[in-house]
Amino acid sequence: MALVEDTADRKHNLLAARQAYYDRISKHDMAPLWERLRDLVANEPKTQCAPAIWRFRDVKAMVMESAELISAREAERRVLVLENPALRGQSRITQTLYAGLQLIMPGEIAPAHRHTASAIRFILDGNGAYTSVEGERTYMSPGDFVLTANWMTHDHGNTSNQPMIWLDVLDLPTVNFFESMFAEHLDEHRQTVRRQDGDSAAFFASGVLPDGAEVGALLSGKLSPVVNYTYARTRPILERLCKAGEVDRRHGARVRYVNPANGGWAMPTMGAQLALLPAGFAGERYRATDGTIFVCVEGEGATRIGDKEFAWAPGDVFVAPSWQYYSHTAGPDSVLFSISDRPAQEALGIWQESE
Ligand code: GTQ
Repeated sequence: MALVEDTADRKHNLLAARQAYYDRISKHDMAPLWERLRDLVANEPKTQCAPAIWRFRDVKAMVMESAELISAREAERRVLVLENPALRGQSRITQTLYAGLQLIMPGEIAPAHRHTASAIRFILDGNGAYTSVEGERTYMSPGDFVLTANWMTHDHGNTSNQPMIWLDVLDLPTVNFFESMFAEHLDEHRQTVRRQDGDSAAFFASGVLPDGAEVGALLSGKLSPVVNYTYARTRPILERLCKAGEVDRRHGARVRYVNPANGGWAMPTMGAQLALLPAGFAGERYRATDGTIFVCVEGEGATRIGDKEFAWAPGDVFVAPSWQYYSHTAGPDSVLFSISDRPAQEALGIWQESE
């Protein structure tokens, strides 16, 4: 008995001595690794992010309401940020990506600026608003995937008679993590249009190049020269993939958006894909280290993420956290857009996937 008490006592003294030591070294801005090692060097990814969905039928009215409270000009960008429910207050949908629903009303202008964060727009609702990127003004339709690469000047406007809502995804948390954000607000609210709508896709993503095009600069660059990867061009390719029997048992018939100059991802920090899940598709489970944002473009179905099931319909945005298993099922033919930080992880050599 005495011996047990003795060891219990010694253990207590040791713990007290350790704590006193931690307190002393803490005053010198030091901490014991051995108390933190398991969290720092975890055996597998521990995501802080929760699976979540924003259903268009629930959020559209709230997005529209913002137009009564602030103009696009005053807001600069009138956007409702989609905050991951487990990361509230941090303006992010995953640890590395920001997402938001941007509204632009007929006649409005969102003034020109540029920043070191890269942006994509994925159009959800409306027709005929435009974005101008470095002098190319592109009119946008649902399903279009539009790039605003790092430091490209951009402004948005709406010359149509209907509101437009799109999903913005930016690498803001990544750029801010590296503390490398710069931004510039231009005096001219609207850029001068210097190119025809579609020039960049026609010149650089059509299997031909304008004679004398500076391909060297394109190849060495990390950014795709294409402004708008239109749904009108991409959607039929999914149909062809399906007919060719190229249907992945996890992802469906899927393409990725590439930089046509080098076949790599369209942007260095964000990678996007478009998939057709044929009617009745019952996908096998999959997981990867890139937390992924999905958008339903057409059809309806459900995605199981971890132990939760999320039913989706057009315009819905949902997120699967890093390393959580997910699997898709589709009712009718359905199209899912997806985007993640996979190119950044690949560049750093840390991306992994598993079945
Ligand atoms: O359209 O330029 O959702 O700069 C957040 C920051 C959109 C934009 C956002 C931005 C933009």
